[in-house]
Amino acid sequence: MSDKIRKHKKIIVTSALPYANGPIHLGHIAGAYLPADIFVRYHRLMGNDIVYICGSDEHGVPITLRAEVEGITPQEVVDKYHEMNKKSFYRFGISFDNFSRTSLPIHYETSQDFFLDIYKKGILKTKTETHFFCSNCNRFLADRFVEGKCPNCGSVGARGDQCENCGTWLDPAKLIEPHCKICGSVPVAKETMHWYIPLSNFQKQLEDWILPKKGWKDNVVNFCKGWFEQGLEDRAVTRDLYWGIPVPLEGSEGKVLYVWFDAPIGYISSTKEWAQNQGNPELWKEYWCNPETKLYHFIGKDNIVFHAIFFPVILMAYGGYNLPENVIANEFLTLESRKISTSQDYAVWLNDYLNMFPPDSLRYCLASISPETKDADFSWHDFQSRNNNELADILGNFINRTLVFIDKYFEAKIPEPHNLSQQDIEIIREVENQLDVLANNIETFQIKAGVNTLMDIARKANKYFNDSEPWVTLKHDRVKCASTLYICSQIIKTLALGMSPYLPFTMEKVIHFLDIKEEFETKNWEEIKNTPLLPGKTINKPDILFYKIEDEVIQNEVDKLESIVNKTDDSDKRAQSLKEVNKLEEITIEDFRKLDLRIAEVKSISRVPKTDKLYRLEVDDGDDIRSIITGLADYYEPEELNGKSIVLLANLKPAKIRGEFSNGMLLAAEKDGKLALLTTDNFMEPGSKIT
Ligand code: B3M
Ligand code: ZN
Repeated sequence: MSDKIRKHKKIIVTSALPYANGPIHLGHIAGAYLPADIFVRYHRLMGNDIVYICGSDEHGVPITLRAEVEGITPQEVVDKYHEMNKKSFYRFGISFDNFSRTSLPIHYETSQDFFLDIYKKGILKTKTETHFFCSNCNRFLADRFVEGKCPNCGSVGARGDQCENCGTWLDPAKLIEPHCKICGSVPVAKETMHWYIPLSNFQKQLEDWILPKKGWKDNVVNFCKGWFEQGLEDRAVTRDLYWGIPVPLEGSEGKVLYVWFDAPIGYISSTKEWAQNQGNPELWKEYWCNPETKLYHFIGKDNIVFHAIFFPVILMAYGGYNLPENVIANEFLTLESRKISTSQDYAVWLNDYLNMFPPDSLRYCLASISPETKDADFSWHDFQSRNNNELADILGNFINRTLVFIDKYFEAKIPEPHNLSQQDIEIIREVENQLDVLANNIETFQIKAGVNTLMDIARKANKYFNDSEPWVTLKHDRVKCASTLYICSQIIKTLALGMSPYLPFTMEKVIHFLDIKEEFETKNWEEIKNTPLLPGKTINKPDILFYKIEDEVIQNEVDKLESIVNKTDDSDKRAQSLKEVNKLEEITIEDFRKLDLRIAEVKSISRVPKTDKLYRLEVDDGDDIRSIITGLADYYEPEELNGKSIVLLANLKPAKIRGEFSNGMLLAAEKDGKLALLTTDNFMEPGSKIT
């Protein structure tokens, strides 16, 4: 094991507090919860002193908006979704030590204490500014209550606090063509006074802290650098809203703390609640204020600014708290190549998933495609093939065939090894090495690489089993057969250890088969790794670990999503036909730069069934292989296209053409029924940018 690992390190891990305004879907899970849970489970096994904290974010406009949509009170909204989400996390094996809520008194006290402390230190400034006010609804339109065009990227539907399209944290006053989210009216500007935190006073301190960081992901560091280059500005920490934590100052009626001021403090109050439940109310300080303790935030990429800049400034202003050791921000998950949309119900809800399939199959699939450095796509067919071809056929099969063999031919006892061959020694060594690689993968937040390492062990083990042919040696060389099965059983134990952060439910079963539950409860990773199963030890009756998922079941899930897409496409088309596109307007160089044009190489071509004009091309875009549906069949034979370098518009919104997803567009020149694909003058590598 790498000498980096010191035992009994103190660690606190947080996952973003989900808004209690709706159920959890797969996108949430892949971003902030599953990677954190894998990290936490691993460190628990290492024997480290780790607490995993989360809770519901119960304030902010998302909650009040949902209440208005459902016609219930904000309190009813948070009560409903807090319970629902807590339960689905539990069912999915997300092993929080505490899942609190920001409506608890302990959280009000903690947040108000933070506000008062930095107010008394004279850090906060007041400013009177004009904010949008809806005369129809008779209220200020804080954050998401107002929508309009993003002043940064121009996309419509940007919310007052943040543009979903470009991720910019907005000043609501700068929105273009604003309108009230509730009634649609155009708001008026009205003066209001608020408290601001001058982030610029902390910029130097933030830069000195973040810029030298090693091991932070590029997405987080680059994001922060962008903010530093622009120069940090004053940000309001209060809002005119009726739902939230009251500003604890006289004369501030009707004003509450900004949700992004109180929500991260929720991590601290959740830890306080946990400490109280442990019967040691002061224990939380060990995890927040002891400089030995490392703090890790797991979040989705839209929350970077709040965790790497805004919350650290609050902690610096208050003083005495640790700053995060790392902020692990994941990119987004798309679903069948489309953006997940909660408002259009285009999502796979965790609860619905769990009513149909086992948690570990999804944990495995999401970990395998983890959106660590770029957005990743979840597709039901990919899920099925990972479950059937990897979990069932490789991992499950190896464990099952070994244990069934021992049960049947060795009286359910771990066989005695004799004169191990070179091959036997080799496989044990390789598996041990891979377990160390896996540990390193998890420690460096490479959850996806960890899955590959784990499967690599299972593949090697299966091959070893096949090559050793125990069913043959059983008949003429029982001693060799015993050695093979002895080795295979040790590998199963190693697999149980390695898989436990990823597949906790399956691991439970495997440790029951091997009858080593007590060992897992009392020993740490290193000790378990170094304790072989003893020959003669009795095992329990094995059972199937992973069941294959049938095509019809998967098709049903795909159909459900398609029917939602078709509904939305129809309404998009209607909206489009209302717009008249006459002449193309002048564009700027910035407009042109929004096009991701690049060279791609055609890797394979097939006809789209039941069409005569369409090909499905698999092209290499320099990063990945993607599918494109094109109407080239009238112009090119498949052989003419194979290996061709083409020009690809890579960031075109994926579309469905005759039931097939097309992920991009090829450029071609067309006139009078003739067509020619664009290509380059000289060979250029796939991924080369067109500028
Ligand atoms: N409630 C989640 C979101 O932006 C937000 C996270 C708070 S973490 C302190 O979707
Ligand atoms: Zn209104």
